[in-house]
Amino acid sequence: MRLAITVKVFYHPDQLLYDPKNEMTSRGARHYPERPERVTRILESLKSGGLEIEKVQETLDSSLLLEVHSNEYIEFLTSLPPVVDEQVPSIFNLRGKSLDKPKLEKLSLMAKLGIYFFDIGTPISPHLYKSAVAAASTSHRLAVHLLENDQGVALCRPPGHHAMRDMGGGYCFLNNVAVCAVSLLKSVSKVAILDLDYHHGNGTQELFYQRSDVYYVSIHGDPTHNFPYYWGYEDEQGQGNGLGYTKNFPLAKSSGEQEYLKKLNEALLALDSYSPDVLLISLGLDTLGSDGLFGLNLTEESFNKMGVMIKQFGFKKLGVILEGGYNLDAIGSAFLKFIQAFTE
Ligand code: SP5
Ligand code: ZN
Repeated sequence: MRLAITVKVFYHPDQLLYDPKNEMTSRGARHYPERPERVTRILESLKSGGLEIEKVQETLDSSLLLEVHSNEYIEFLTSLPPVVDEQVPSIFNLRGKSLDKPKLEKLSLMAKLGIYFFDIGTPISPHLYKSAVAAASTSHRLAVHLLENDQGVALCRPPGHHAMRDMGGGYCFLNNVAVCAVSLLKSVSKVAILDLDYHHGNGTQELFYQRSDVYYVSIHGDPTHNFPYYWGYEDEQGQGNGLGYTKNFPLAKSSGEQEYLKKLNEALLALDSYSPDVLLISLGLDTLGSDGLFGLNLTEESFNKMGVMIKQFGFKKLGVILEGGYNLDAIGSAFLKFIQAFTE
């Protein structure tokens, strides 16, 4: 008889507090899609699949956040009142670096929003920082878990992969997968990140662009026609010590399972030759054809095939971190099917 391999699932209850109403888009406001229910729906599904859930209690050390983000950005986030009116920038300080510190400190909230965000789609709203820190704490908890265990899941929300060193955007504030990687690197020497969200993880790419101890590989909707537009092209391959340790696979929006699995196989071959101590997967469910907002032509079943393909490569340790995915009726099932590939 073979013992079932379990996968432990982490989330922090404070992740559910941040709950904005509106997303600003180029065509006006719409219902904010990055909702607390994303986590509760996936949790319910994973529970029904028999996975073990652990509520994270501890808060990560702020020194870890400062290894990923700039002092100024973290100071700005911590300076927000816990109950602040929901709002987004209406102007961007595109030459922000020229503001000296005394001037910066005198700026109004609106002016600061235009410094610390790169889009209009990522509102500040009550309990934002509490939820963002809770998500980062969940991903740090996963890192600690992975030192003693081979597999684990961090159901982080708000997501993280668009969050840059000193700017939020794309529904992201703190880069959860980067926190996990940096935390792991205190004990291991090589971490790889495979980003499977529909969108390119510009934040994660930026944070490790000049480093060879984190290999960042992403498969995503072609940025020529998709958020985040400025990043995610094939010619972005890293810089300095990091040259060759970033790899991008843009896909046309019409792509289905066959094209996706072909790219995934290429991505996995590249990751395999890097031979990481830990593979972290930034998992977005917004590649589902049913996503409603974004999406390639993937089905819930495609997620099982992706999981099976990844498992066959036999990476030493594997951590899965939630990024996007907005169809509340599909994300639970797709996530479970992905994870089941590693438990069977
Ligand atoms: C984590 C994550 O998935 N973030 C995605 C953020 C995307 N924000 C861009 C929204 C662009 C709105 N464009 C509307 C066109 C829909 N057809
Ligand atoms: Zn996404």
